[in-house]
Amino acid sequence: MRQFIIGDIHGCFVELQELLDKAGLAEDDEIIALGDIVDRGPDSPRLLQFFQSHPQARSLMGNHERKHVHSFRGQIAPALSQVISREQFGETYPRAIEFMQTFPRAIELNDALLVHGFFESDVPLEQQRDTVLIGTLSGEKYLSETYARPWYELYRSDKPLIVGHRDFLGTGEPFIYCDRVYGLDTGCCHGGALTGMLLPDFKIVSVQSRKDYWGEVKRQYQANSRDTKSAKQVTTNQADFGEFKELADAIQELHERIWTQLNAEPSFMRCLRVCRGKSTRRIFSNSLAKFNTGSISRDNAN
Ligand SMILES: [Mn+2]
Repeated sequence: MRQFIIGDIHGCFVELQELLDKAGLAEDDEIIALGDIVDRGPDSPRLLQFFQSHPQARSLMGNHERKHVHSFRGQIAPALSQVISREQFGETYPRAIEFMQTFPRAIELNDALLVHGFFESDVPLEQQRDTVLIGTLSGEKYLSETYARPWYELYRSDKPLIVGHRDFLGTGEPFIYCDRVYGLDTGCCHGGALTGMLLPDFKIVSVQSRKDYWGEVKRQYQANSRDTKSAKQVTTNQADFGEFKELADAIQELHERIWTQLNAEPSFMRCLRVCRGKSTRRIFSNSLAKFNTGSISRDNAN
């Protein structure tokens, strides 16, 4: 029995089918998605249905599944991609949540360890933070504040690690670091590629994405919202907020990446030691934290 590990699918059902055909799996081969099987792409419900009904398929918990579960419980505000998926699910949404919350945060195979997001080096799997493994912004922030180098450079277990979540190269090619860390998210929902890896051979199988689905899905949703603005005032307000949240998340993600890169520069660290006091980083982080906890006011008409 082999395992076929697949990077972030994000609702791209057509590419998933094509990838599975190309991989030429046997009936008893296992299909394991690295998480983020929903959101941004055209058909999240169909993706979930596939993983729910296929006896050989399962998925890890990605930050998008986590955001669905937490926003459904009212613990965080949904971003635009969750608002749109929720509409796609319609009345089946509560059942979708029930299924998504069963996704594990890690899967350990004989040949590799699988997580959606990141891994903190020298910390046993059971003691890893959920936010780190699942790849949330706070997990990323924790790593960048704790370590001066990117997490994958610090990973030194003998067991290879396979992750999704970040399209490291942006070229449709997977990211391979020292034959030890494999990043299989190749931006399918943004017009990149969908990438899988066959274990135990670590063989890459990949198909091109048809288009920038997320750009199209967003444009369609915004056009529909404008048309029905007066009839669906509440949804539109949620969508406006969701769009802003999406942007805030993207800025924070970029911020963490820049910060990690700067930290790897010795001259920057020297400069930082000289400039004590309240850093722009702290001001930025504080305002984002306020926004995320809702203490910055927003228009929630319901
Ligand atoms: Mn992700």
